[in-house]
Amino acid sequence: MDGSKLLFMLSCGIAMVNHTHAQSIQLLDFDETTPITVANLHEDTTVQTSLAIVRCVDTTPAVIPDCTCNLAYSNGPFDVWRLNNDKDFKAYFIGTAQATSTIDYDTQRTHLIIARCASPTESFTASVTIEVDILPNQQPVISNYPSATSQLFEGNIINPLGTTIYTVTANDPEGDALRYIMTQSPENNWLTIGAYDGVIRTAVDTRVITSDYIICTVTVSDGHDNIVNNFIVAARFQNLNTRPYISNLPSNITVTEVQTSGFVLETLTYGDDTPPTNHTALEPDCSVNPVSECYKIIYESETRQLKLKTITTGQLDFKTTSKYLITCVLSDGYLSSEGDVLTMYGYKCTDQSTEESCSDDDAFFAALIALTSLTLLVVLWHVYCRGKKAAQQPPLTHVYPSHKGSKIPTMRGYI
Ligand SMILES: [Ca+2]
Ligand SMILES: [Ca+2]
Repeated sequence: MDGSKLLFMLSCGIAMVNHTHAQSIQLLDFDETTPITVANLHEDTTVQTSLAIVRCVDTTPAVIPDCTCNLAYSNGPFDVWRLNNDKDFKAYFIGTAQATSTIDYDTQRTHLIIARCASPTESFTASVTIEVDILPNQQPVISNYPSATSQLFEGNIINPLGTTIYTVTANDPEGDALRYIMTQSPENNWLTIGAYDGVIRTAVDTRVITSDYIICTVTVSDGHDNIVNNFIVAARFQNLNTRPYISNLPSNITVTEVQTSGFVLETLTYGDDTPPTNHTALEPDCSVNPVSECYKIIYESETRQLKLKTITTGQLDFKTTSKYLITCVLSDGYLSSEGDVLTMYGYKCTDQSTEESCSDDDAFFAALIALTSLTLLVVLWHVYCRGKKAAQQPPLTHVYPSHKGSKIPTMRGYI
């Protein structure tokens, strides 16, 4: 409150005092000695709350005169009364249960209470004004704001699901219940945060985590539109599990339609540089696209070979299926290999019993088109050159014999 307003209110209180008595009315803090003119009230207050002592005093002699105080004016849910067994009248916020109006920092930040006191015979009357300033709800405070780093965790060991990574510590000035929300990068949802306790925990087995750092961004709210954004927690991991690999995939292979059962398409070489603690033997899982053709191809564990399955001659049909995609996936139980595809193309055969009848039709036609184009270019070049040469010959009408007695040429030749 500014000084001019305060001066006005004090003047107001004094002006209404009956000066025939050495009496006055005082506003006191609850230590009963400190004069106050302004009382603070938090906007979240819900119960009946006393704001100031309203006391009549007589300085000659210094006694508390017998007077009664009441509310003369208020523009809010306030009143003035004296509770049983209480020696003083006080100004009160009457509590939301009894109030017909509310207090809200955003709606009205200052209220006024005018208390009037009078002696039993009304020989003394006085009024005093109390300013009530509304305090807003405060936002939570996060320890270590704006960022923190978790301790270092081993990635490729057994960490129980829900292992605590970091606890976001926040306090609210009003003790409001806090709510925690978190986003993370990478967006794999490897971690989660307790909505009500702020504890960041693992949401997966750490052996599936493939990033040294998970950057967590936490928001804390107190439920009163007070939000603290962008508290950053860097969750750290080391010695992470890595994906097993198939070292000779992806690759391409070309076979002829005459190939039969047992023909080896590829012998897979694979491994895992970081086998998990409880790892099982690696075993590729292979699938074929188109699925309808999968019965023609098999993976043999003992030899690690991709082979043509037991089929009869003629079952490979590249006229119908131009290529096969054989995808093999290797898992260590937590991570899988990626992108390991053997693409099988084929030569079509006119005689399913001999490879000599097989050819890559597409390549043949491509070569034919290339040869035809080249031939056409050569022909066009010759035509062009002949035309150019003819253009360089002088016109017949410009040809004159250099020796005497020769005939003069005409457009029709010599005559
Ligand atoms: Ca708060
Ligand atoms: Ca591994």
